Amino acid sequence: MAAFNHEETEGQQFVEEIDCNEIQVKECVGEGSFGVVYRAVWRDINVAVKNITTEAEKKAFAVEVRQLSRVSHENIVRLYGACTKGPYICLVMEYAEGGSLFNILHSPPKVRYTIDHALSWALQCAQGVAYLHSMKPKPLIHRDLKPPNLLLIDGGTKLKICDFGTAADKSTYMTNNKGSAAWMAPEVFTSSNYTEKCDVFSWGIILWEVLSRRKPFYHIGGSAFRIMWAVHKGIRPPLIRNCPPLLENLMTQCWDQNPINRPSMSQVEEIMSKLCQVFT
Ligand code: ACK
Repeated sequence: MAAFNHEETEGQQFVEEIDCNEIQVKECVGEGSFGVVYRAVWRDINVAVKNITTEAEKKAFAVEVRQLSRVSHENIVRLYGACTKGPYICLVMEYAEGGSLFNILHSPPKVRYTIDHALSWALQCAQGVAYLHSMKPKPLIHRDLKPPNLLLIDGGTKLKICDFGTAADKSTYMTNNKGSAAWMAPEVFTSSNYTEKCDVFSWGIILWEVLSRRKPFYHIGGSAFRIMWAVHKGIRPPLIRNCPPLLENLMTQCWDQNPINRPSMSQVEEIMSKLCQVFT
């Protein structure tokens, strides 16, 4: 395979070049929006290695390396370095032994969790995203927030945002994002001019999902296109029975059709920290 083109990471912070020979790859843990993820051992610690195998994945790889190398926050997965010279091209990051929040919420063997956990996950996600949006000189927009990209550690108590392959500090028309339609703000698929408020929309859907433990738009089913059409027409997940009004208000504000009416992520973070104290 051709070695990685360094020009594609122009503007990146320092990223440690890791020697592939120092990595012992173990089992495959899944597939991200691009690349295959493995558990591996590097310098005696467990790490997650995301390996790309096609030319088409190189661009997303370069974006993820560049964006992850700029960030440092306890709710964002840590990047240790990357192997860019081959023979394998891969990203080496913190290993989250708890897997993704999506697995906890929706895997057939049901894992029990409490409202405290649900609110804490939503708060930690808001904290990580608020940090991204506060970045200078421009906010970093994640653009693909969803439970498969929220990883858990420490027995499921700590949450880390991952998958920065589509993150951007400007709005760029998103294509090829079929898997994420259920969390995607309407303006993302109708215009090329959107802001960090698209992450706030996704967060609102995630709040609904952790409280209802249902897959968003399960009632619509079918293709990504049907979901996008419904969201475009203003359809949202059904309100949750017995949901405290304060939480219901917050999620409905976050998924408002008009991004201007949605709160900022730092406001969401502030409201959520207060709500966590009220409900836990
Ligand atoms: O749901 P999962 O078990 O957790 O499957 C997905 C898959 O790879 C695609 O994202 C898993 N994954 C991704 N990054 C990591 C990581 N840093 N540590 C552990 N698992 C990861 C994720």
